[in-house]
Amino acid sequence: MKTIDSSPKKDGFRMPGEFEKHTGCYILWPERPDNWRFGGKPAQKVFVDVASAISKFEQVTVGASPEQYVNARYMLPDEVRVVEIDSDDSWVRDCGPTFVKNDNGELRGVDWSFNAWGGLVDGLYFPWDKDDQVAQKICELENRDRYRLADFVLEGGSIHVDGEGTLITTEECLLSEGRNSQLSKEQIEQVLKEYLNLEKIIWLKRGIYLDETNGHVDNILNYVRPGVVALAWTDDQNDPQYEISKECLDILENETDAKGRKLEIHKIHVPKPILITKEESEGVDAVDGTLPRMEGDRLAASYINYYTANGGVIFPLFGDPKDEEAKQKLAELYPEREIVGVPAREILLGGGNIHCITQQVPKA
Ligand code: KQY
Repeated sequence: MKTIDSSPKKDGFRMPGEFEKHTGCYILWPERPDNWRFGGKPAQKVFVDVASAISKFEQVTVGASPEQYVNARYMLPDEVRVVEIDSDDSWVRDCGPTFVKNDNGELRGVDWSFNAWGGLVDGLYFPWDKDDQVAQKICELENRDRYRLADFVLEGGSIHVDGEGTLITTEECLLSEGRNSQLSKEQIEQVLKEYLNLEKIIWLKRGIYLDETNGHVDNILNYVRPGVVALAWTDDQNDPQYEISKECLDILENETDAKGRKLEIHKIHVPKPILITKEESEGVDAVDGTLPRMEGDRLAASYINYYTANGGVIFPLFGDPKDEEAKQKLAELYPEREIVGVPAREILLGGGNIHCITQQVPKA
């Protein structure tokens, strides 16, 4: 595997939309006890459910630490490939590579710097050096060359693209102090355009209320296909989420994409506020430097945090009356895909959801 000293734009590579064909999907096995309650045991069962659901549609590879390899192999079904990938936690959307492809059937990885969502400013744990190696390790496994950006921090969950020149992100995240504060907004745009081969960036202001990633876009908006987006929504004007979602809607309604299209925007309602219980809080180890999980804290729950697989959409269930509405809405948006819900409270308790724990490998 080579590290290429050029850029995807110069070399004719672009980031495809997640809705385009994949050869597979990566997941990292959860175990860190200061993020996952009871040493990750309940979360591991849900990761098995997510991996199993996706493996009905495409090849899934789960990376586990040397200590957890045997257990992960035992718990996961045979059709899921299990390999050793040591990491600091299990958010491969954020620490994994962003794959780009060209028209000659070639695929390469973009290996951004990872600093646990804000480094020493407001990052969620320390250290993060093993996470920062994950993208390179996946490129090695996939036998794909990579571009390495040693001085530019980015997580895959903070961007969504339409594969046709448009990227959507949030100012809350990309302009946060803990990421690339030495760069201006225009300089950040330039890096994104060069490394993902884009013409247009649409900036939302904020992500989901209380999202600990500084408002990753993948929890509030998803690209269904070029020109069509799904947006997390609430009609409850007393919920702080209302103002945030309304602000996104206003921006999106007044934007056009790289091809000059107006966006078709579909609202998917968030569930009722979900709070951490006493038992859930007590199951998480308290460690200096890791974000604590306190009883009564509201979690950033949103159905938008779903994974688009070949022929399927895997979305989170929260045991809320809105679960069924979300399923119906997704079925309307993706008539050609099977919609599969997975109870995902355990992933939410760790600070993200199904989209955050997956990383697709596009078909070259
Ligand atoms: O939402 C994500 N993309 C990651 C969440 C990380 C939470 C770490 N506790």
